[in-house]
Amino acid sequence: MSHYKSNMRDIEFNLFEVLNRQDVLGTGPFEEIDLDTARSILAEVDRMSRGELAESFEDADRNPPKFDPATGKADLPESFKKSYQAWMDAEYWRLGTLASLGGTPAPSSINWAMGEMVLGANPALWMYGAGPMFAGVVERNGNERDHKIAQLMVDKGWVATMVLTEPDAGSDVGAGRTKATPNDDGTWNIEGVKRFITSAESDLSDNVIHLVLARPVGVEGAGGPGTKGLSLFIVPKFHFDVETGELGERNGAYVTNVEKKMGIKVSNTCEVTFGDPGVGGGEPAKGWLLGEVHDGIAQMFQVIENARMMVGTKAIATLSTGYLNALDFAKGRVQGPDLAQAADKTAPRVTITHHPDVRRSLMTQKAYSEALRALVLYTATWQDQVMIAEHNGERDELAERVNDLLLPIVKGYGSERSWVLLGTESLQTFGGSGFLQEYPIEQYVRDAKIDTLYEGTTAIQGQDFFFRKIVKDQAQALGHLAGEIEQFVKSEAGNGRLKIERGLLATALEDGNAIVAKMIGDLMSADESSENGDIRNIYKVGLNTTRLLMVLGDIVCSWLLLRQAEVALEKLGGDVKDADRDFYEGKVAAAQFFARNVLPKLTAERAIAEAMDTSLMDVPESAF
Ligand code: ST9
Ligand code: FAD
Repeated sequence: MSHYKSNMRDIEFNLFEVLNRQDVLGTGPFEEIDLDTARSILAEVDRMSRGELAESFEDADRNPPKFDPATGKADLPESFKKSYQAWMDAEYWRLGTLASLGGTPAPSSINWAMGEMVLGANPALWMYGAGPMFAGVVERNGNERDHKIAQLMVDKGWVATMVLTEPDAGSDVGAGRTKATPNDDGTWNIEGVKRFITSAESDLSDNVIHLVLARPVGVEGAGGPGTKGLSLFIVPKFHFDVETGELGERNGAYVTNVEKKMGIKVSNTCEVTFGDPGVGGGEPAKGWLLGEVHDGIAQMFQVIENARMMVGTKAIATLSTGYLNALDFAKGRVQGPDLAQAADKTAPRVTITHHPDVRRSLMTQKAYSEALRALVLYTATWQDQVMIAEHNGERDELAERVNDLLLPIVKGYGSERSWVLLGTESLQTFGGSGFLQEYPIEQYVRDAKIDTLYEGTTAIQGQDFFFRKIVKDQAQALGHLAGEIEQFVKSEAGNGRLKIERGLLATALEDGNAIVAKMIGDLMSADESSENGDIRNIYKVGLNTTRLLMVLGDIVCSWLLLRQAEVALEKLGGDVKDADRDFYEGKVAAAQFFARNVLPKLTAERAIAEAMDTSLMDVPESAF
């Protein structure tokens, strides 16, 4: 039986009953994907995800690739390669590939709905299979040569990597020391050691295209300090003929280690050494400057934005299947009497779903996994808008801004909530059995922890959220979102049945606004050019950034669930089938539970934020 339990009913509800994606399907850039096509693709990906894609999930964890330092290889288990082949052969990756590269672009919302299922079934498949998406970044930013490379990446099925991190440059990408020196023939020599590079080695394709951030040396106007001095280079494992793709000499980009990890073991995490004369054949690592412009960090952020969405989606996909596995177990596990009959030692034993605390736990899991799915798909609808505008030769700046604002919530909040709940609730539901490898939950917990770490840790997401997505944006996107939530609060949504919850949301929104106001006040008071300005006040802001991310995440999620409840209540007012009745009742219950159990806590978060001082920063390091 498959470990992976999808939730197609909820995915379809989001897409077609709440977010009305049928309105964009079959039109504009999505002309080739109409509603029926989208539905049938999702149904087939659902089937595959529960079937051949999920099949190797456990085996690939128990028999992970092993690095052979002599050959530099770390071959993947046969079982995983079979799943990979099935995924690539099905060609659904074309939905996320540019039309100019042979793709059939689908709305981002459909793409991430599909992505959820693949990432829930076997996340490394999506990562190894991302070559065509990487090619999109090469195509968009490239010159004529790069366009040919991009096309080869798609046609040859080459695996691709994003190469930022170094031993001394993790969160602080701008500390990177890998350098790039220009050659007379227009290529560059890359020298340095990169760490933790996903997919840099495997036996899935005969070449790998590394997109490497490196600092040019001796080049006027490029190579300064920090992230702005980094440029983006296309560095292949093997040289190739740009016209035909025929492989040539080995390039000096060598995998010199593959990490042993806590989870997601089949996804090779590699140390890559570039241009070291003592490594491999000692060849130089030659690359091309993407688009022949020194704009590396901005170009790389096109990859990062997509990867942050991917990580958030992976996290919630895992929470969702974790919850559904826990639910299945709970429905069958008999233990203890009903609490109302606890005094009667002869009372019948009941399934654990009868115990109030198990219900609390299951509804917590259901509410969060559905809220987070709503968050991912709602965010993706803004990406749909961006794509439509681009297709029309325009820019939708509001959509770009709101998408930017939501990304750290999807990635930072989504991964934190998912990882914590998988451990504290989904695994816990199984009792001691949850600790066993017989069930998939322990692997879920191990595999999901990485989501709070890579693609920018939660701390980095919190800072990105406040400093860039709120302050630098002059709160334009936040203002828009808050306006939408306020409108909902003031509406008659739910026809009386959601009145209490709308009240709770109103208070939560006030609490969230108050935290933002306090942080902006602290930021302004840190400006030493103003009267009484004290730079140390910036610490107060830094002590609240992660809190703000979590608080606004809860508010947005509650709002999205309540919007869903409004739709569900409307449906319940009409003629519905029994199965649908349960589904819609479940929607209302989840929204009410979330609002009543989560939102009141935000008032306490506000009190903590408002009382923030700098005393923690005065505690000597030796006192910790
Ligand atoms: C990693 C990979 O962890 C893990 C999984 C791999 C799986 C791979 C396969 C799947 C992926 C598929 C992707 C396919 C691609 C498809 C694409 C299709 C379309 N938003 O604030 P400043 C830029 S990888 C946008 O001063 P600092 C911006 O240009 C490792 N841009 O930063 C800005 O200039 P300006 C991940 C942003 O203080 C410039 O940066 N590592 C954003 O110099 C400077 O900004 C990390 O994520 C943004 N949010 O540096 C590092 N932010 O302002 C985490 C910045 O003029 N650390 N820019 O616009 C950080 O993010 C830091 O905040 C920092 C700080 C490094 C940016
Ligand atoms: P550090 O940056 O040293 O952080 C340590 C701790 O300090 C964290 O808790 C962090 O939140 C905190 N911290 C650091 N700076 C600050 C700050 N300014 N303010 C507040 N807190 C801070 N990288 C790639 O380039 N490509 C990949 O494909 C890739 N794949 C990866 C796969 C795996 C399995 C792993 C583990 C990592 C991968 N990475 C990849 C690297 C990953 O992005 C980094 O690990 C991550 O960005 C954090 O950097 P670090 O590990 O050096 O931690």
